[in-house]
Amino acid sequence: MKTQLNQEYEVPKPSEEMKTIIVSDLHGSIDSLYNVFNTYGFGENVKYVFLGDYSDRGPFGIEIIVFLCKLKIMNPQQFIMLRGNHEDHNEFTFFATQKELKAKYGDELKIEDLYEFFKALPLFCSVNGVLCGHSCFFTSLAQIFSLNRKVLNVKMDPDMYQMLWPLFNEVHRRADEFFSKHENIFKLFVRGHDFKRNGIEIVGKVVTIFGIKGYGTINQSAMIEVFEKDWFVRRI
Ligand SMILES: [Mn+2]
Repeated sequence: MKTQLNQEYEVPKPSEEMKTIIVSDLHGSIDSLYNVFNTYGFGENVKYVFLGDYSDRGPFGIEIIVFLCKLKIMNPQQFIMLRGNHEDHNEFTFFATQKELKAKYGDELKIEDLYEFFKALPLFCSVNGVLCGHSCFFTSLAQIFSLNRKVLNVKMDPDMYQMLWPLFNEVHRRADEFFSKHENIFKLFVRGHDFKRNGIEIVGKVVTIFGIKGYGTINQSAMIEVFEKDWFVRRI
């Protein structure tokens, strides 16, 4: 009875507007990931989209992958993990992660397990009219939907290669055509992949963000906050 009364007369708390935080390119910088979570927390009004490139370069790539996977298992709707070009079976991009895995886990965690995880990651997602992906897109949604993401070695697959390894100019060349075709659906494409000195670059409807704070010569990282109708840049 008491429980029923409490439920009946409970005054709903004024809820903060739902927001989705888009984060890119952590590359083993767990400090940068903690900065993100310290800023936004794990409340029910916040969701996260990660644009890939979790490991290599920095020292805590495996920890980032494992931590994000654990969060996702606990609350699949709150965390979306996309695939970047470093989630790949390619010696050039994945070399540091393989060494890190061996040094920290020996034979306990197998590289093949990570490969299965990479193949399961989606390449794109959409949040309130904001298309999110690691680097590039096709100009047609049908092509995007028909991508075979189960490819392990991205460089061996022309379609995957175009999505994850394009030249920067190619992204912008495609943007005009993409947004003219899909202007009623999408207002923005948020990507990572390219290092930006100030953490962010906005060219037309293409926004490039970089998630590592204090990487190279930059002091700030940038994230995108997506609300139902608006979006904002946040640099921390
Ligand atoms: Mn990349």
